Amino acid sequence: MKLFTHLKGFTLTLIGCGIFLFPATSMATSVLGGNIIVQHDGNVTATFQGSNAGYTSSLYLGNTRIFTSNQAAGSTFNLGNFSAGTELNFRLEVHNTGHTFFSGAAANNIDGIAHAFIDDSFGEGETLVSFEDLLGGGDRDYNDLIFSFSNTEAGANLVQNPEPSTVILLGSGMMGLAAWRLRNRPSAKP
Ligand SMILES: [Ca+2]
Ligand SMILES: [Ca+2]
Repeated sequence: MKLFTHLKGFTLTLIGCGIFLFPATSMATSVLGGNIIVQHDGNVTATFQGSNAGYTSSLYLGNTRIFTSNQAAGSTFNLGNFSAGTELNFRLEVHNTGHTFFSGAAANNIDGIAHAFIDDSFGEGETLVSFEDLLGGGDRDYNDLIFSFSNTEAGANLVQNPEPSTVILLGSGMMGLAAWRLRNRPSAKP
């Protein structure tokens, strides 16, 4: 009986530890709200990778329109030359709703959430960027407009939107640990 209680406690502790391991491993390749940084002095070319969205949206860098979500996947756009370390900040304009969202930190957006995933494991020196086009995050599928860039990498951004599953795991892990501690308090024993 005592062994069973200890095993249960150990399992709950493992669940608790999982909370901290989970985001650390996923951040290595795919960063929600990460920055897009030019790697070396020189040219950056964008490639449109596709769209899975009900709405039509356009991607801009400054005043330059780069892609529109209903065009053919595989199109490329030469963004020109940049210095190493330049941060590229992209803007998504959603035609149907008139909403505008930015890559980078959650604070850049009117709804206070990050709207673009940055994945620099896409290819050698390539970065994949995938946007969510709905205010408040909507379905959070982050595939509403997808494009990649040469000569770029993901800059770390520690502010992330927690995944719903992580939040549930966090909540259950914390509650489990609290319950275990309560049960194992010296005063609670007869
Ligand atoms: Ca979608
Ligand atoms: Ca979506």
